[in-house]
Amino acid sequence: MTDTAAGQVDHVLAEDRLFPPPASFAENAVVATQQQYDEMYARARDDRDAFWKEQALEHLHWFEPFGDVCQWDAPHAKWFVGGKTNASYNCLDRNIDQGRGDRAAIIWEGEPGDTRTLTYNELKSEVCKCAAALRQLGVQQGDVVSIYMPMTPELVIAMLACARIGAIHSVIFAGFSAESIADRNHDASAKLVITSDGLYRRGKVLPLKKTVDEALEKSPTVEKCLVLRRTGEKDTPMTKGRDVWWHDVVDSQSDDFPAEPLDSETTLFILYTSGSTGKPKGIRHTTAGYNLWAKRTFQWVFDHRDDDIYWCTADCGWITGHSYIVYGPLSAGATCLMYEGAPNYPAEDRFWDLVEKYKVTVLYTAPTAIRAFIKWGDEHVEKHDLSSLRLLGSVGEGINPEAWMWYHKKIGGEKCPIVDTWWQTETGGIMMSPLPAITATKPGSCTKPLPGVVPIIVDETGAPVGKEHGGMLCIDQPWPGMLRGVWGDEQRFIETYWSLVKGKYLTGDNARCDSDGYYWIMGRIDDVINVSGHRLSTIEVESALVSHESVCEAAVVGRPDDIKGQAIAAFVTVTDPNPGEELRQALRQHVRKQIGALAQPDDIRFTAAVPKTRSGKIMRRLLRDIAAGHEAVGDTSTLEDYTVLAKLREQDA
Ligand code: 6R9
Repeated sequence: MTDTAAGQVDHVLAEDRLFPPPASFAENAVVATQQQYDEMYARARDDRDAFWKEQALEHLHWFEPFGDVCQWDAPHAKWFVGGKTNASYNCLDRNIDQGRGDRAAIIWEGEPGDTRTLTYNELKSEVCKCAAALRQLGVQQGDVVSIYMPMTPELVIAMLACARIGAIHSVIFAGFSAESIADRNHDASAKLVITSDGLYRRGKVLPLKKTVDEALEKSPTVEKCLVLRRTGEKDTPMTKGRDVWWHDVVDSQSDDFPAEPLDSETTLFILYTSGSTGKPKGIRHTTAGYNLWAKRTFQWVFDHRDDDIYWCTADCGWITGHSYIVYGPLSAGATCLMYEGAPNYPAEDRFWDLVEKYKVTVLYTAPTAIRAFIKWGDEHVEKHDLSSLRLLGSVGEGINPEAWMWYHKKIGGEKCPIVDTWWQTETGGIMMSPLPAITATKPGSCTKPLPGVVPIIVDETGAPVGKEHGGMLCIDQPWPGMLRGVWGDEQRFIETYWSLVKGKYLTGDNARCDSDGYYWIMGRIDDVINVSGHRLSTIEVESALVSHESVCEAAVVGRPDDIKGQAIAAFVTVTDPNPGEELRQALRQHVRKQIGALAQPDDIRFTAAVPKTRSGKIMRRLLRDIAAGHEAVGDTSTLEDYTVLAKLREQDA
């Protein structure tokens, strides 16, 4: 075998199962035929402006019409130039105008079991009150508002209230530390913070306001803090002149606050994403293009129908929550279930209890959750009637084919298509995904690009690698939902995303396109393992490990090796409570059989858990340091559970 060229990645794990879409699905589907998709795809590519003009006119409300559809001066794009719209109007008023005012927008359940339903009319009233309160507290168009809240309806209300007045929201996941909040407040020059007294997590109360207070000591730009009473903490500290209670300033406002007509390119929000090292980047999205992308991708991919009960299990602190709890589904007039707490509280069947109770039809969750469910055992699933489900989605990481099969069989009852959606904070919405009525799925593949998405896969010189070769995934054309910049850091924007191939967006992921035109994400470019000149993707080796019956989760990294350049180190969690040398050998053999000797891990370490980001992605960067015998360096602020790292270090000692 010859060495793999720089930038290319070897494809080593075969997968040939194919699941055709259920025939019944095509009836009334949003995208019902292959021909319909082919036509949309070709038009969006070859007649971009005409396609998106039509989409924007039909699917958004315009206070004032736009002129040019897209001004593209790479890497800077402007969409629907000069038009005026408002994302809060599109999510609320427009649905009410179209007769959906009495439909449930949000069906919410708190972790302790309390519930609340808000119709589109009611949600609009609450958003108006909150918008009026924000104005009263001095928030102007263009000001940044940090939101650090539990998954309550008020989190959505706060986001939409900002959008209504043209303020920019920056949602910070409520598990982040005071230090992380202060960093984000500082980077964005946030003027106001919205939070709550506390947050329920696995039956305990976390005092959010206290964490915010600590952050505010180091956030000189923040003038006010709006505090929701959620848990009823008795000793919530309130600083006079700065802190106000939600019930004191929001509840008494008028429930009619007109949405501000905003220029299409007005910043709607910034959302911080962890770079692999160093400080987080504030990804900037704007109003019209993002809103349209979130709405249309939601309708296409989740095949949205009027009687759906749709549940996205993400937190609004991540892009998935922004696009597929708030802006996408609400602009489409959907009924969304929203759940506040942990999936294993009070027991490991909480999700399935919710699906049964609310007759959820469409479920969108992440591989990290699916792997946890597998580990917790099928009995939690089997207790419940999941027959209401018709469609399943996955996002956040590659889904190992065996986890896909479990999701398909145990949750979907072998009748629900699975949409494995590939996208990023930066892309604003889903870029590649099956369309449930037309795409035959292959476990582990995100299948095909949506209309408007033109992927190319290149090597390190920027040359296309051709079918069946792994390489760096880029996007060739601007699309409405693309990021408009990194907040306050133009240089980082250009260096990170636009420097490999001029005018093409570099995703940071590796991918392969197979001979059927299906795309397979092969993990982050930085995570590639180079064994004797062969560049292996982490996900393929991990998937081979996960396909062994004893393995629940696997994380694979390279460590320096004198002879091979890099050797493969695998961190695995297994069902066996006392795994030993025998299982280790069996796993090596298993990978050897699945892929070949080349991919056989040199080290296998059994561990109770692998380190993950707070959004549930395996943090291979830290494992690389541990595998090499170093202290884990670099930014650990996005780590979900510090004890995982400590335990791995102990094992090492
Ligand atoms: C939406 C979201 C983006 C990164 C992305 C990729 C990984 C997301 C995936 C996937 C394989 C999928 N990723 N979805 N990898 N298959 N279906 O997760 O945004 O938090 O910015 O992460 O997540 O590596 O580049 P974000």
